[in-house]
Amino acid sequence: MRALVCLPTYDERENLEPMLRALGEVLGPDDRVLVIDDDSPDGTGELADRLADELPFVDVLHRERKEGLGRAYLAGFRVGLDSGAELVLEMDCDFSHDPKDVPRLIEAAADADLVLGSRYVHGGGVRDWGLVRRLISRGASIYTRLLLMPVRDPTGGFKCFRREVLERLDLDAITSRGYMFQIETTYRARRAGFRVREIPITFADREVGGSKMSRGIVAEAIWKVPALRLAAWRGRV
Ligand SMILES: Nc1nc2c(ncn2[C@@H]2O[C@H](COP(=O)(O)OP(=O)(O)OP(=O)(O)O)[C@@H](O)[C@H]2O)c(=O)[nH]1
Ligand SMILES: [Mg+2]
Repeated sequence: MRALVCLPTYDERENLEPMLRALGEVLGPDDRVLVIDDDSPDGTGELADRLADELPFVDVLHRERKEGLGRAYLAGFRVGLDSGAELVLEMDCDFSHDPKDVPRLIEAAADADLVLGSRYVHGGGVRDWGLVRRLISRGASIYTRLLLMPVRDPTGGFKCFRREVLERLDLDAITSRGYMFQIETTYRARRAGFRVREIPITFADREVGGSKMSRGIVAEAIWKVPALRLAAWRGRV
Protein backbone atom coordinates (compact mmCIF):
# COMPACT_ATOMS: atom_id res chain seq x y z
CA MET A 1 0.00 0.00 0.00
CA ARG A 2 1.19 3.50 -0.81
CA ALA A 3 -1.10 5.71 1.28
CA LEU A 4 -3.72 5.16 3.96
CA VAL A 5 -6.10 8.06 4.50
CA CYS A 6 -7.41 7.98 8.09
CA LEU A 7 -10.88 9.51 8.24
CA PRO A 8 -12.24 9.82 11.80
CA THR A 9 -16.00 10.20 12.01
CA TYR A 10 -18.43 11.10 14.72
CA ASP A 11 -21.93 11.85 13.48
CA GLU A 12 -20.94 12.50 9.87
CA ARG A 13 -23.81 10.65 8.17
CA GLU A 14 -24.43 13.39 5.61
CA ASN A 15 -20.75 13.85 4.79
CA LEU A 16 -19.41 10.31 4.70
CA GLU A 17 -20.72 9.06 1.36
CA PRO A 18 -19.85 12.18 -0.68
CA MET A 19 -16.44 12.24 1.00
CA LEU A 20 -15.63 8.60 0.20
CA ARG A 21 -16.78 9.03 -3.40
CA ALA A 22 -14.70 12.20 -3.76
CA LEU A 23 -11.65 10.40 -2.36
CA GLY A 24 -12.25 7.55 -4.80
CA GLU A 25 -11.85 10.07 -7.62
CA VAL A 26 -8.42 11.26 -6.51
CA LEU A 27 -6.72 8.26 -4.91
CA GLY A 28 -4.41 5.91 -6.76
CA PRO A 29 -4.77 2.13 -7.09
CA ASP A 30 -2.45 1.49 -4.12
CA ASP A 31 -4.18 3.90 -1.76
CA ARG A 32 -6.87 3.10 0.81
CA VAL A 33 -9.20 4.92 3.18
CA LEU A 34 -9.82 3.86 6.78
CA VAL A 35 -12.99 5.24 8.34
CA ILE A 36 -12.52 5.35 12.12
CA ASP A 37 -15.94 5.61 13.72
CA ASP A 38 -16.51 5.96 17.46
CA ASP A 39 -19.98 4.37 17.54
CA SER A 40 -21.68 7.50 16.18
CA PRO A 41 -25.28 7.74 17.45
CA ASP A 42 -26.45 8.88 13.99
CA GLY A 43 -25.53 5.57 12.32
CA THR A 44 -22.38 6.72 10.52
CA GLY A 45 -20.72 3.40 11.44
CA GLU A 46 -23.37 1.25 9.73
CA LEU A 47 -23.32 3.51 6.68
CA ALA A 48 -19.54 3.12 6.57
CA ASP A 49 -19.90 -0.68 6.55
CA ARG A 50 -22.36 -0.52 3.67
CA LEU A 51 -20.07 1.77 1.68
CA ALA A 52 -17.08 -0.45 2.41
CA ASP A 53 -18.96 -3.37 0.84
CA GLU A 54 -19.42 -1.31 -2.31
CA LEU A 55 -16.14 0.58 -2.52
CA PRO A 56 -13.06 -1.68 -2.68
CA PHE A 57 -10.64 0.96 -1.31
CA VAL A 58 -12.55 1.50 1.95
CA ASP A 59 -12.08 -0.19 5.34
CA VAL A 60 -13.82 0.60 8.61
CA LEU A 61 -12.48 0.57 12.14
CA HIS A 62 -15.23 0.59 14.75
CA ARG A 63 -14.33 1.85 18.20
CA GLU A 64 -16.57 1.40 21.21
CA ARG A 65 -16.83 4.96 22.43
CA LYS A 66 -15.99 8.54 21.64
CA GLU A 67 -12.56 9.30 23.03
CA GLY A 68 -11.57 12.30 20.92
CA LEU A 69 -9.77 12.73 17.67
CA GLY A 70 -6.35 11.85 19.07
CA ARG A 71 -7.30 8.34 20.21
CA ALA A 72 -9.09 7.68 16.93
CA TYR A 73 -6.05 8.73 14.89
CA LEU A 74 -3.65 6.66 17.01
CA ALA A 75 -5.78 3.59 16.30
CA GLY A 76 -5.66 4.45 12.59
CA PHE A 77 -1.87 4.98 12.64
CA ARG A 78 -1.41 1.49 14.09
CA VAL A 79 -3.52 0.00 11.31
CA GLY A 80 -1.45 1.93 8.75
CA LEU A 81 1.83 0.65 10.20
CA ASP A 82 0.58 -2.94 10.48
CA SER A 83 -0.67 -2.97 6.92
CA GLY A 84 2.57 -1.66 5.46
CA ALA A 85 1.43 1.78 4.28
CA GLU A 86 4.30 4.03 3.16
CA LEU A 87 2.27 7.16 3.93
CA VAL A 88 -0.47 7.75 6.50
CA LEU A 89 -2.74 10.75 6.12
CA GLU A 90 -5.07 12.53 8.52
CA MET A 91 -8.14 14.27 7.21
CA ASP A 92 -11.50 15.57 8.53
CA CYS A 93 -14.69 14.11 7.09
CA ASP A 94 -16.61 17.42 7.06
CA PHE A 95 -15.20 18.83 3.77
CA SER A 96 -13.17 21.45 5.62
CA HIS A 97 -10.28 19.65 3.95
CA ASP A 98 -10.71 19.43 0.20
CA PRO A 99 -10.26 15.84 -1.04
CA LYS A 100 -8.74 17.30 -4.23
CA ASP A 101 -5.77 18.44 -2.12
CA VAL A 102 -4.88 14.87 -1.11
CA PRO A 103 -2.64 14.21 -4.16
CA ARG A 104 -0.69 17.44 -3.41
CA LEU A 105 -0.03 16.30 0.15
CA ILE A 106 1.12 12.91 -1.12
CA GLU A 107 3.41 14.48 -3.74
CA ALA A 108 4.92 16.84 -1.17
CA ALA A 109 5.90 13.84 0.95
CA ALA A 110 8.47 12.96 -1.73
CA ASP A 111 10.84 15.45 -0.10
CA ALA A 112 9.47 15.75 3.43
CA ASP A 113 8.79 13.36 6.28
CA LEU A 114 5.68 15.14 7.49
CA VAL A 115 3.56 17.37 5.25
CA LEU A 116 1.11 19.82 6.81
CA GLY A 117 -1.79 21.31 4.89
CA SER A 118 -1.38 24.89 6.08
CA ARG A 119 -3.87 27.77 6.21
CA TYR A 120 -1.24 30.27 7.22
CA VAL A 121 1.41 30.06 4.52
CA HIS A 122 1.34 32.06 1.28
CA GLY A 123 -1.53 30.81 -0.87
CA GLY A 124 -3.45 29.23 2.02
CA GLY A 125 -6.50 30.54 3.81
CA VAL A 126 -9.79 30.04 5.63
CA ARG A 127 -13.25 30.39 4.12
CA ASP A 128 -16.52 31.14 5.96
CA TRP A 129 -15.15 31.32 9.50
CA GLY A 130 -16.40 34.01 11.87
CA LEU A 131 -14.18 36.27 13.91
CA VAL A 132 -14.12 34.09 17.03
CA ARG A 133 -12.96 30.94 15.21
CA ARG A 134 -10.33 32.93 13.32
CA LEU A 135 -9.03 34.44 16.55
CA ILE A 136 -8.85 31.07 18.33
CA SER A 137 -7.01 29.48 15.43
CA ARG A 138 -4.59 32.36 14.90
CA GLY A 139 -4.06 32.71 18.65
CA ALA A 140 -3.21 29.02 18.93
CA SER A 141 -0.69 29.35 16.09
CA ILE A 142 1.04 32.36 17.64
CA TYR A 143 1.06 30.76 21.12
CA THR A 144 2.58 27.58 19.73
CA ARG A 145 5.14 29.51 17.69
CA LEU A 146 6.26 31.48 20.75
CA LEU A 147 6.52 28.49 23.06
CA LEU A 148 7.33 25.51 20.88
CA MET A 149 8.23 25.70 17.21
CA PRO A 150 8.25 27.82 14.03
CA VAL A 151 5.31 26.12 12.36
CA ARG A 152 2.73 28.47 10.85
CA ASP A 153 -0.33 26.22 11.19
CA PRO A 154 0.36 23.80 14.04
CA THR A 155 -3.28 22.92 14.83
CA GLY A 156 -4.30 21.86 11.32
CA GLY A 157 -5.53 18.31 10.87
CA PHE A 158 -4.75 17.72 7.19
CA LYS A 159 -1.42 15.91 7.34
CA CYS A 160 0.66 13.26 5.63
CA PHE A 161 3.22 11.24 7.63
CA ARG A 162 5.91 9.06 6.13
CA ARG A 163 5.70 5.75 7.96
CA GLU A 164 9.20 6.21 9.41
CA VAL A 165 7.87 9.13 11.48
CA LEU A 166 5.09 7.06 13.03
CA GLU A 167 7.49 4.17 13.62
CA ARG A 168 9.84 6.45 15.52
CA LEU A 169 7.28 8.36 17.60
CA ASP A 170 6.29 6.76 20.87
CA LEU A 171 2.58 6.55 20.06
CA ASP A 172 1.75 5.24 23.53
CA ALA A 173 3.18 8.42 25.06
CA ILE A 174 0.79 10.68 23.15
CA THR A 175 -2.21 11.48 25.32
CA SER A 176 -3.57 14.63 23.63
CA ARG A 177 -7.05 14.40 22.21
CA GLY A 178 -8.04 17.61 20.44
CA TYR A 179 -6.05 20.31 18.61
CA MET A 180 -3.19 19.50 20.92
CA PHE A 181 -2.85 16.15 19.21
CA GLN A 182 -1.88 17.94 16.02
CA ILE A 183 0.60 20.19 17.81
CA GLU A 184 2.11 17.28 19.74
CA THR A 185 2.61 14.94 16.80
CA THR A 186 4.29 17.68 14.75
CA TYR A 187 6.47 18.76 17.68
CA ARG A 188 7.61 15.23 18.40
CA ALA A 189 8.38 14.68 14.72
CA ARG A 190 10.52 17.84 14.61
CA ARG A 191 12.31 16.90 17.84
CA ALA A 192 13.15 13.53 16.32
CA GLY A 193 14.82 15.39 13.43
CA PHE A 194 12.23 14.78 10.73
CA ARG A 195 11.66 17.31 7.92
CA VAL A 196 8.31 19.07 8.25
CA ARG A 197 6.94 20.96 5.26
CA GLU A 198 3.84 23.17 5.06
CA ILE A 199 1.91 23.45 1.82
CA PRO A 200 -0.99 25.87 1.31
CA ILE A 201 -4.59 24.73 1.63
CA THR A 202 -7.88 26.56 1.81
CA PHE A 203 -9.94 25.45 4.79
CA ALA A 204 -13.72 25.74 4.44
CA ASP A 205 -16.19 25.68 7.32
CA ARG A 206 -18.36 22.58 7.44
CA GLU A 207 -21.70 22.92 5.62
CA VAL A 208 -23.55 20.00 7.22
CA GLY A 209 -23.31 18.29 10.58
CA GLY A 210 -22.20 19.75 13.89
CA SER A 211 -18.79 20.83 15.10
CA LYS A 212 -17.11 18.81 17.86
CA MET A 213 -14.95 21.74 18.91
CA SER A 214 -15.30 22.37 22.65
CA ARG A 215 -13.86 24.51 25.41
CA GLY A 216 -12.10 21.45 26.75
CA ILE A 217 -10.22 21.04 23.47
CA VAL A 218 -9.00 24.65 23.62
CA ALA A 219 -8.12 24.36 27.33
CA GLU A 220 -6.09 21.21 26.67
CA ALA A 221 -3.95 23.07 24.15
CA ILE A 222 -3.44 26.06 26.47
CA TRP A 223 -1.94 24.00 29.27
CA LYS A 224 -0.29 21.25 27.28
CA VAL A 225 1.80 23.50 25.02
CA PRO A 226 3.93 24.73 27.98
CA ALA A 227 3.80 21.24 29.51
CA LEU A 228 5.28 19.79 26.33
CA ARG A 229 8.03 22.44 26.37
CA LEU A 230 8.89 21.51 29.97
CA ALA A 231 8.93 17.82 29.12
CA ALA A 232 11.33 18.58 26.26
CA TRP A 233 13.66 20.54 28.57
CA ARG A 234 13.74 17.57 30.87
CA GLY A 235 14.64 15.38 27.92
CA ARG A 236 11.43 13.41 28.05
CA VAL A 237 10.24 14.23 24.53
N1 LIG B 1 -13.75 8.88 15.60
C1 LIG B 1 -13.87 10.13 16.07
N2 LIG B 1 -13.97 11.16 15.19
C2 LIG B 1 -14.11 12.40 15.70
C3 LIG B 1 -14.15 12.68 17.09
N3 LIG B 1 -14.28 14.02 17.25
C4 LIG B 1 -14.33 14.55 16.02
N4 LIG B 1 -14.24 13.58 15.07
C5 LIG B 1 -14.20 13.73 13.62
O1 LIG B 1 -13.02 14.46 13.33
C6 LIG B 1 -13.21 15.37 12.26
C7 LIG B 1 -13.00 16.79 12.75
O2 LIG B 1 -13.97 17.11 13.72
P1 LIG B 1 -14.84 18.46 13.71
O3 LIG B 1 -16.08 18.31 14.50
O4 LIG B 1 -14.99 18.93 12.32
O5 LIG B 1 -13.93 19.33 14.55
P2 LIG B 1 -13.12 20.52 14.09
O6 LIG B 1 -12.77 20.39 12.64
O7 LIG B 1 -12.04 20.68 15.08
O8 LIG B 1 -14.18 21.66 14.32
P3 LIG B 1 -14.98 22.49 13.23
O9 LIG B 1 -13.95 23.25 12.49
O10 LIG B 1 -15.89 23.34 14.02
O11 LIG B 1 -15.72 21.54 12.35
C8 LIG B 1 -14.61 15.12 11.76
O12 LIG B 1 -14.55 14.19 10.71
C9 LIG B 1 -15.30 14.52 12.99
O13 LIG B 1 -16.40 13.72 12.66
C10 LIG B 1 -14.03 11.56 17.99
O14 LIG B 1 -14.06 11.68 19.21
N5 LIG B 1 -13.89 10.33 17.43
MG1 LIG C 1 -14.27 20.42 11.19
